[in-house]
Amino acid sequence: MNNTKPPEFKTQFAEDVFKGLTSYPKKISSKFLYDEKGDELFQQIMDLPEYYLTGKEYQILKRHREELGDEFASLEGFDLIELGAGDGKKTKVLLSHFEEKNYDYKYLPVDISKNVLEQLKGSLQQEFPSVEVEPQQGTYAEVLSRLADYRERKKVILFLGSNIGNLTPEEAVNFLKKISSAMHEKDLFFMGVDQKKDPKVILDAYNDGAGVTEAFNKNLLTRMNRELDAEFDPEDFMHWPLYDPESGVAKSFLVSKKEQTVAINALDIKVHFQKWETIHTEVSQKYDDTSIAWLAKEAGLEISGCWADKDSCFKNHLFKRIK
Ligand code: AVJ
Repeated sequence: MNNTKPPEFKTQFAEDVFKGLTSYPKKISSKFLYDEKGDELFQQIMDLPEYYLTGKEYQILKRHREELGDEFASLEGFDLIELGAGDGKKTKVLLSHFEEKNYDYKYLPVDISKNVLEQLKGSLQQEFPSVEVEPQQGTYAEVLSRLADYRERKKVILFLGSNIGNLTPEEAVNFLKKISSAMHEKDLFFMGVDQKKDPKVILDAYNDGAGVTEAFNKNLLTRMNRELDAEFDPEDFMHWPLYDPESGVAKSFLVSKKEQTVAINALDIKVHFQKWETIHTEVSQKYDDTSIAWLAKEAGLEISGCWADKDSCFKNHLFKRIK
């Protein structure tokens, strides 16, 4: 026995960094990539020629907006709930179509960041003054449990951009179970998922020539420097993405180029890295028809529609809850 108290952490980030960098192998959850700087870098990633995901999904939504609108709309109207709305660029394709059709609906963007929600609401009020927007601040889980009790109108839940890929398949099943248990009989769930494809194309998407993804990954180091008074030199680490075509997992690492010990002053620790030791920072899981069917079955969902680009690079599925 000793009398050291368990450390108290000021933030979730502090706790995660402490746990992740004192375990082996080292890891930090990808959700911490998205601070203000990370949000900005991710915006840049979405415009990169190598990062095909955003453009492909945008095209799918644009091309099939009519059909999708018909699926979503019903006489009593509906509530469109979007998990992780971001800047809403893709969703606006649907909103503008709904406006044209005079659909009776409300838009409920969900995000953990109040800032993101306020910006989105502002831009929506300008572009679609007649749309009723009700931002929902909180984690997905909080908002889903809040909305599960709500049964006045049909719900259409959107989860775009292959954000599901940041979860391992097992985590994804648990997440989808939460979604399906928040759904009532007529409710719909619409999800966009990046597909297995030429491994080179996937790898390039996480290893762009301009180095934006590298900067995005290394922002974790500078974030620790900023928020936890750490002493990382980003130059001493390599950005290393990989893709396994069998499991469909893309992973990103930061690899220490030398043996080093780095102080994280706010946590009162010094972290030792052997030469070539890794920090695992991100999972971007890719799916195919077999694994999507498995996900749906495990989560109690039934696929009721599927739209893809012509090369099946990216797919958007519509799900109902199995009764
Ligand atoms: C926002 C999780 C879909 O995994 O493709 C992009 C994040 N990371 N480039 C993805 C990301 C590096 C992105 N998601």
